Amino acid sequence: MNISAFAKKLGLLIASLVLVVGSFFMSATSASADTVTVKMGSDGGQLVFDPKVVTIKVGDTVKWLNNKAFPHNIVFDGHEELSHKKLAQKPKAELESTFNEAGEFSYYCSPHRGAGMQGKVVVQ
Ligand SMILES: [Cu+2]
Repeated sequence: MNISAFAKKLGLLIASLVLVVGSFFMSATSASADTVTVKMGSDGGQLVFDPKVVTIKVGDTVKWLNNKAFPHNIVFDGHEELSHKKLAQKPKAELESTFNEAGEFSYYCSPHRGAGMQGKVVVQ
């Protein structure tokens, strides 16, 4: 085998290695993204998000489950992309937002804001 054929083979080997390693990391990243569930309305029927504060990682998803005392909605002031302003009317309806940046994101339920129905998502 001359040098250039060897270099070509080596190049191919490296290219496929990069592909394999790259796809491994991509699948590892998506596999580690979690979904955390927050109940809208406690089991006891209180106008709260349960749990009120959740801590997640960048890329994780929060799923809000219509539990009790609905309708509810999710409003993040200044973050339309995270909000679900349309009222969830049906029992067990689910709303989801994925958080792709770190920070603290406070939200509330607009019909129950006065009753203190608010929560926070801490993204680390
Ligand atoms: Cu509400």
